[in-house]
Amino acid sequence: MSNVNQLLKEKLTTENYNRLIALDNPKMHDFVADAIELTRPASVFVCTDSDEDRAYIRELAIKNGEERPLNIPGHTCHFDGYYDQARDKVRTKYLLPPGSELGASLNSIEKAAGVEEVRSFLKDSMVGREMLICFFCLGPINSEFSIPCIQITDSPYVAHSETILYRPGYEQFRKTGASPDFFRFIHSEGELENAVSKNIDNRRVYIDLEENLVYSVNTQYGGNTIGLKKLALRLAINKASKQGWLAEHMFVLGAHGPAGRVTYFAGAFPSACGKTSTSMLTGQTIIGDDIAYLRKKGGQVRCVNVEKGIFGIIRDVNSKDDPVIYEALTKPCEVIFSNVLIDSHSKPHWLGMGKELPTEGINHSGQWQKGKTDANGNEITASHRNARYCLNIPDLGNRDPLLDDPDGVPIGGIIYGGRDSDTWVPVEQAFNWTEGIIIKAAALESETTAATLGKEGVRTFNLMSNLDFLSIPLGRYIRNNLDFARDIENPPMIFSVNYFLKDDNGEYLNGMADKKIWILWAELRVNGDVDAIETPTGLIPKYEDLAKLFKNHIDTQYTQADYIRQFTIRIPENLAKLDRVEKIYKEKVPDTPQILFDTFAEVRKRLKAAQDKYSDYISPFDLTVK
Ligand code: SPV
Ligand code: MN
Repeated sequence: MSNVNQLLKEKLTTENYNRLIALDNPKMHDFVADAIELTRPASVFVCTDSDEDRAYIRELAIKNGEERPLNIPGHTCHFDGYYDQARDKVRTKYLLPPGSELGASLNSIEKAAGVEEVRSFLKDSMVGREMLICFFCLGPINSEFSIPCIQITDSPYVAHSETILYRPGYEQFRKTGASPDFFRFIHSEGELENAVSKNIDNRRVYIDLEENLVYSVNTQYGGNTIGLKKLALRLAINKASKQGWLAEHMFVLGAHGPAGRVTYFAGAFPSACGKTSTSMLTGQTIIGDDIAYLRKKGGQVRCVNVEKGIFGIIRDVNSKDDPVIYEALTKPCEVIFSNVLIDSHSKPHWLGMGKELPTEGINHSGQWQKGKTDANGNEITASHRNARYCLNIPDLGNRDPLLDDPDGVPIGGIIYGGRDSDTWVPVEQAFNWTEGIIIKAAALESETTAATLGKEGVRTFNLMSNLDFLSIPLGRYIRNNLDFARDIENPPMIFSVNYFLKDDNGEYLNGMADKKIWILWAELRVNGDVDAIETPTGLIPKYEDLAKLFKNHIDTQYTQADYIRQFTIRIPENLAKLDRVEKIYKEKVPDTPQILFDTFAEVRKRLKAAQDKYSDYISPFDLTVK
């Protein structure tokens, strides 16, 4: 018997040992044995795909105080520490082996030193606790897209969240046998105080791309701990780059056109910029809201949701603007609320829920009453601005029937959107794939939000809304995207959207419901049903087509004045944006493909020609239909 086998036999009960050994994968066994030796848990639970095992994890989260039951069956609430409420970009780093380079834009640490540091924080971190070993599958099961994963954690909240968010993988591991091709995640919340991670300064998320392995310690917030979410996305981007497919920060939506036609869209938006609410538009069907894998198959781009659940921002979810989510959040089904306000009747409340909030309760700061301030004298809001809900997509009324299709769905259009108060029009189609990738995706900027630690509202460059998760040099990532559709006869159309355009008084120029119209217009374009107006940067809708869509779908009288305000081409802002973004590529991205600079120059020329011919601000009625 090998040392590994002996250690597993000693540390696991017979039942758990048998479960682990039934998966004939020496690399996985080595990983588990090493984790046990390092963290020294009191016990080990190996989770299979059974309902009983999932229930065990759910109950453990309640028993150890990481979750508390709420007033509706299946609902629980979890709190993260007051300073642990979002992704920590500063302490998330790639472990860089000697001689390798990721570029200055990606945060990294020399590998030997990083491994030593993070392992020192993990050492003995599970003493007195139960280690949970869970198996999941990224993407649908039994599919070319599938990636098996193992998550080791001492947090039943993390494991519970993953049973909601990901497809089960124990049986998938059994099928793949001794294959070394899987992702590995080890997490410990570290020392706790009042059930939250205490040593926040020692919070670390370190990523080893060579080993497809991520370490996370001294943190609980889902974005730092749920290995299969953004940590796996980083591993997947690297894997996809080597294998010729794409891993993206994208929703996948079935847009329902005339006569029952369904056209699938994938859409990339930075966190907290309308991605989930777009994927949930009423009358449409959802495949996924956050992460997609795209592959070419049979001359098409096909796409799957990597997940099967949603870890969504709860702020502003209300019965009027997001009826589908609101319904799921108020009926008996499995939901984990995090960092909301809980009243004395165990009812959850959050900012923007469309109801008056209680003046006291329990929230991420502990016992809370209106007016309470934190150590810096800042008023503590009733719920955190990045408070979340975690639920199963099958519990939503708008689930698309192809959600679990191993072949994925064919993609008709790809949408890029950001939080942009003054430049882009609400919707615009790129002239072709190359311009779409360069002028829409690679030029994306967005104002920062509560989804990451740091100041909000700062305009920042965010390449394809995926910048936070990139694990390859930026130039290579752009080239991969350009090349991806090179041999496809009719690649997906590329669109930009902007829900956040404001007037000079800082008022939004669009209503919450309008986003449905932009998506349905894109659906008509993909199917060749409507003409469009040519601008220097792409193709925008004709007034009549929008007026019809507004009338038929949201029963709104769309005026010519609305149209002009929203679709006026803002030449100075567009030029300034090109300058800002070009500067970043010139100064910070040494491997930028030349075609990016050439395309920027071409578009700048078009913008200037239009400025000479018309003026700084061009009404769409002055431009020609194509
Ligand atoms: C995001 O912030 O983009 C999310 C949630 O989807 S997190 O898990 O924090 O990444
Ligand atoms: Mn996201």
